[in-house]
Amino acid sequence: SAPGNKQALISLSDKKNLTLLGNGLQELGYTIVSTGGTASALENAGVSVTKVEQLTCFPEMLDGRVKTLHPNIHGGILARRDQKHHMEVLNEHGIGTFDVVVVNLYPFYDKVTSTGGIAFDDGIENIDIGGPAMIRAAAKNHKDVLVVVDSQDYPALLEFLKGSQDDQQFRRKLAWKAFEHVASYDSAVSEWLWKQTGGDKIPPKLTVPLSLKSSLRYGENPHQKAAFYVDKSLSEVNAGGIATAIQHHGKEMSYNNYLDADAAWNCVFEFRNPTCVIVKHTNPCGVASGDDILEAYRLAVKADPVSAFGGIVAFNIEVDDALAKEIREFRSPTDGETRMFYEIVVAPKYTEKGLEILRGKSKTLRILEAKKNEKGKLSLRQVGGGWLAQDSDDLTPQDIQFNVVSEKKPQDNELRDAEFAWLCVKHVKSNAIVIAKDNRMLGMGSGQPNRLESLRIPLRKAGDEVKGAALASDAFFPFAWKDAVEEACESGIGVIAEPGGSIRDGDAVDCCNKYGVSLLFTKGKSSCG
Ligand code: 93A
Repeated sequence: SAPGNKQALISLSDKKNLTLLGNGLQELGYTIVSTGGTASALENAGVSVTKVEQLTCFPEMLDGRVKTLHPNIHGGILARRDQKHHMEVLNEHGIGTFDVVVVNLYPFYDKVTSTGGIAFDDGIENIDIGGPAMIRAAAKNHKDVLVVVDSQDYPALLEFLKGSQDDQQFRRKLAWKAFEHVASYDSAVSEWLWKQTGGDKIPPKLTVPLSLKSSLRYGENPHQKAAFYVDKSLSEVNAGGIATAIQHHGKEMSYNNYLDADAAWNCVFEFRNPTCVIVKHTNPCGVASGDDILEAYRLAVKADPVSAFGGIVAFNIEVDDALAKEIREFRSPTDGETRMFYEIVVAPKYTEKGLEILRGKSKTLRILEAKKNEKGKLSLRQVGGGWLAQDSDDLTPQDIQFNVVSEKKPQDNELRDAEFAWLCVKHVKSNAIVIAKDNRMLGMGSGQPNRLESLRIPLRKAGDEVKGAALASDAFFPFAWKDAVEEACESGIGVIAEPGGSIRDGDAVDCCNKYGVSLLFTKGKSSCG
């Protein structure tokens, strides 16, 4: 801009808070330059605007493909104020500088993921070219140009402009955010194009459009720095999961809290009936379903009260006043006295009174309200030097077939128990064995390198209740006789569900036949961890 004449360039698809921005800049004496739709919106809000065309002396052309791609715009953004010859060239061509650039991009991701999808050509038209060019130019020249891509930053921008102090750190932060915005945008475009290259057979493409949600106090251990990133490829409106949960109360979430809350949340939404899941060290230690959610909660605690103490409690239904009270008051079954203590409660909803009651439980209790996870997302695991990517395991008992391979056929209730156990075992870290009956987990064994040990832990937990219960295993049993299958049969288990697929499957079948136990192979893809 000419000396004393400050200029701001605004070009926005998402026009949220535009009035605040326009008025704020106008009050501070900025001349505002805008593209077509943004200019109209500003004028409607009573802000005076100069149209981009007035600067470029060209109309917006090619159906809007070329609007701001012009030296009068990019020269005004990119010129180095500290280089005499740069300023002389601008002068010579009558180009004014921009001090502020506010741009957000065509909503590409929302368009291509909108229900019903969109035609390939429409997808292409939604790839923004001029916007990223302005953002990148302004971010490169952030020393002299403030670049804003997030409407949440408007107040901070206006505050900064009101002040008399410059702050390069503030400018760098905005520039960093600007490049993040463009990078995640390009990732979304590239992922979409990848999907257009060849039907169903193409493997998952790993693009990681991430944005920093928060720095964490530390990681798994206090000496590890840590942060939480949110998957930007999820649509902002529908994105579910722990990343977008609202925290109503309690201490700041830690690295391990996020891991545990995620494990509980993933597990609890497997169940259709009202369900409570309690997680400790990323494993479910208590799971129970039933129309009486108070009773389900109590049973989930009772499954393993020692582990449940200090755990994460998740529900797949609203926490109402009565449930909140039960969570607050319930005393540990170990001594019948101590009130249960939890790190986190997570649920899809709370009644107002329910929230208030839970807030009263403890100052630290983290209360999270989360939305259901989106299905069909990529699941990632890090290995040294790379990443393993796979489709998420979204199978439900309805999607798989429990194939009866024993002489004994399971009764309906046994089949239901087997399904319940199968859903639980899917969320227990391998080597995983779960024993369940009547809509509740009686015990689980996880992480043992030896399957027999993984079995002995839940057998001990289940005690006498094991009689007629269902057992689910996340992997097949390579040995049956005098091993896990026989020990399970001897203990009184009624039905066993396992993937099958061992060359010694026959031994498992013979063993179950000898003891009159039902054996089910989970046909199709198993959930083995
Ligand atoms: O089609 S473009 O890639 N070509 C351009 O020259 C251009 N300049 C700005 N898209 C362009 N934009 C984008 O238009 C901005 O990124 C912004 O999202 C949108 C604002 O258009 P309007 O002000 O007409 O609503």
